[in-house]
Amino acid sequence: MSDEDDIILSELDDEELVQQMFDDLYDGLKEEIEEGVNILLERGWQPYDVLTKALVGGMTIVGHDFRDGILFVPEVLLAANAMKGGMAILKPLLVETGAPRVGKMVIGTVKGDIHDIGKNLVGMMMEGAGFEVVDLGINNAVEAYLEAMEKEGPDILGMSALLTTTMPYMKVVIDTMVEQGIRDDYIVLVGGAPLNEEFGRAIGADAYCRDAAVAVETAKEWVGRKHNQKSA
Ligand code: B1M
Repeated sequence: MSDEDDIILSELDDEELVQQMFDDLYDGLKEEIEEGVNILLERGWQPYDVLTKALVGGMTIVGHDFRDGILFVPEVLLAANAMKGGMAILKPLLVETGAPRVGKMVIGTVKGDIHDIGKNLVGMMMEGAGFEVVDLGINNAVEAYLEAMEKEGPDILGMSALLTTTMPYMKVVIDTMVEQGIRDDYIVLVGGAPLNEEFGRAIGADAYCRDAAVAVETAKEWVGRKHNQKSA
């Protein structure tokens, strides 16, 4: 029996529980993460706080140790799987706001990149804010984005990249949109840990979004602007 088995999550106070969830996420313990999420919700925590303080907080630690060569891909995959377990519980709560439909977004991670947690989080938060979200998944070539835009007619194209080697692909997509004369038909928002505002500007995106909350705010602002322009 490991030490983990001796810990009764519901007996920990909030701070201890969040610390324990950091450890459990680190160890890829999906069931424990799900239990922790449920306990925090039962204690009245807002779903968004559970997400950012317990899950994203824990994943940040994983990220540091991955960078420093302490954790390796298999362990990080387990951590990601545990995080997704927690996110699955939070998703309906974040989405069920009853907000009126405010716009539509197509979102996907760019070609060569399989990171999807951040993108999924953005999609969840956008749905929660009343956007219809079409998720193209990971590893999207320019053709996949173009096809989805034509088929779905979204207000927004969202692209995610987590690698310094894949983020330049966003420019390939935007340049192709320019070549095809459709760039200005869409609001283009980009995000992902290695990006910044300067990069967003340099590749011709409308805005860089630091996190999911900023993505929602930025999307609302730009869609509002677009509708005002149309009605002017
Ligand atoms: Co990867 N990985 N990984 N990885 N991984 C990073 C990104 C890395 C920074 C780790 C590190 O070294 N510290 C590093 C990149 C270094 C670099 O490019 N300079 C890295 C590497 C190197 C790799 C591999 C190459 C490792 C290898 O194979 N040797 C490999 C690449 C595979 C590939 O894509 N081709 C790889 C693989 C993996 C796993 C499969 C093991 C797993 C992914 C599982 C999955 O996603 N299903 C994984 C993970 C989990 C990570 C870290 C640890 C965590 C990423 C994450 O989920 N963060 C990551 C370290 C880190 O980022 N600190 C790392 C939590 C998430 C909520 O945040 O994704 O930033 P984030 O999303 C935020 C914002 O960025 C923003 O909002 C989100 C929510 O607030 N945002 C958007 C994101 N997308 C947006 C789109 C928008 C708007 C906002 O559109 C409008």
